[in-house]
Amino acid sequence: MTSHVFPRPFLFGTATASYQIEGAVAEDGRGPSIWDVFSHTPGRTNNGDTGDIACDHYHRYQEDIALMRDLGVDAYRLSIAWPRILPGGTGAVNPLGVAFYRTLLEGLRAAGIRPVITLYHWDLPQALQDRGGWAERSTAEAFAHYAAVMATELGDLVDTWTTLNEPWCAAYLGHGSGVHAPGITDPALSVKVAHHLNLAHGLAVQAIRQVLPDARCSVTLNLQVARPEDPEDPADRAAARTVETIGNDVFLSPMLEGRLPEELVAATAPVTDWSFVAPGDLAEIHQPLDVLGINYYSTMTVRPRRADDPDSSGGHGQTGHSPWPACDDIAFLDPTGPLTAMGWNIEPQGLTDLLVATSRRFPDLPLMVTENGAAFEDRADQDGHVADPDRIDYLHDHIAAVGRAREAGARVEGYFLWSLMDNFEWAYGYSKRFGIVRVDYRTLARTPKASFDWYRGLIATRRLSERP
Ligand code: PNW
Repeated sequence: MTSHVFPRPFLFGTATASYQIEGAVAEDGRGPSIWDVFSHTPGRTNNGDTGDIACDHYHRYQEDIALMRDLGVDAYRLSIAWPRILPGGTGAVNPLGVAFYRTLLEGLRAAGIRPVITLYHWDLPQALQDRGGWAERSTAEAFAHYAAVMATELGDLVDTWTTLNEPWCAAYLGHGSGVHAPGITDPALSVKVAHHLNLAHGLAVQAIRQVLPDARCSVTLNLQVARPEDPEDPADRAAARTVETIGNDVFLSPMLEGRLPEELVAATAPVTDWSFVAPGDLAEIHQPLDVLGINYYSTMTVRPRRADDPDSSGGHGQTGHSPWPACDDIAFLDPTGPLTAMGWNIEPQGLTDLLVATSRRFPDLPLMVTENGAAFEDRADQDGHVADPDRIDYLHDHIAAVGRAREAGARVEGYFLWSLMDNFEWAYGYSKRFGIVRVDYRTLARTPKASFDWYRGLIATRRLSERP
């Protein structure tokens, strides 16, 4: 039986994000974010759920650190809430916000856990949205200022600085399909936002390195794996390439190659002429990175759209708008085969393929899987215990997929499980549970699931056998 080994310094970790777990949205000087406003707008989230309390991590972080110490993780990927640090987006720094994260990071360090920080996991200060948000270049400049403040205040405690989490979601779900904050449905604007997020990334990396010349800098992308329905059909293959160009190269090419690919400009021509790109922008965006974070959950299958196809919104639409700009002529097919509770198909080989292809394209750039995991219909017993064999299988098969990628030569240096605990799953509210720790949202009690014990065992042995 084949087995995969993950010797140190390979990092095993878990991941969370500020708005999804912290709660305490009006405490200690935190300003409102676009997700506070969005989740409080009727009809935007399942059941009207908000992050007002979430997992109450803001008050229970010590218990959560203790859980991770017990789990034995090498590292923890968390995000900082910009509106806790700069309640107005720019201007005065809130010392209580800084103090919260200092205490949290010190607690992680004391537990022997390396903090991998994300500066932007979608909670933009509402004050900046009121001035146009990511539609404005000035938001990218404000982000660089925030990054400099964080490098100054927390530089001694952070292992890795990640600028953005999944700009694909912030741009295309936030401004295309509108299922995420700020809930805008404008394909042309969604591409402009993608550019401003790229700019924010590049300016922030420069700002961090001005304070901390040796800072380890990164960005996390949810790279898309698009499969052609018929791999032999050139039109299906072209459709898959277009999706990957618009979903991936829109970030990878400016950030890692300093260019705007001709295919991207051509593919998006129906909605934008890219006139918002100023001279010098690509050089600002193109900064050396120490590691690239990749979030992976699933794959998609596409082909050209046919006249008799039903309306398809890219598999992500509850609003009737597609997140995919300029992709009206592409059909995103309903997934077949085993699915998670999100309706996402389970295809571990997609992760191997993605890691191998990305490492071939950027051979000098180490990769980390910064999110991978699954929501299933958990059932808790009287004591809150959850037996979650589906999640264990999913994790097993995807970590094995990372092992196969490494053996094929991909430079993968870490794996972060999404998520440490059940949390606010954006538009789905609390209805989808990704945690390896169950959260009872009435009592806020945490109870490790069977998958927690399984992951602890894996981390202890750093060895995984392929299933027969
Ligand atoms: C990621 N999609 O979100 C985020 O980084 C997490 O905050 C989130 O909880 C996790 O994945 C699980 O969803 C995504 O529609 C949200 O393609 C939506 C999509 C992808 C990622």
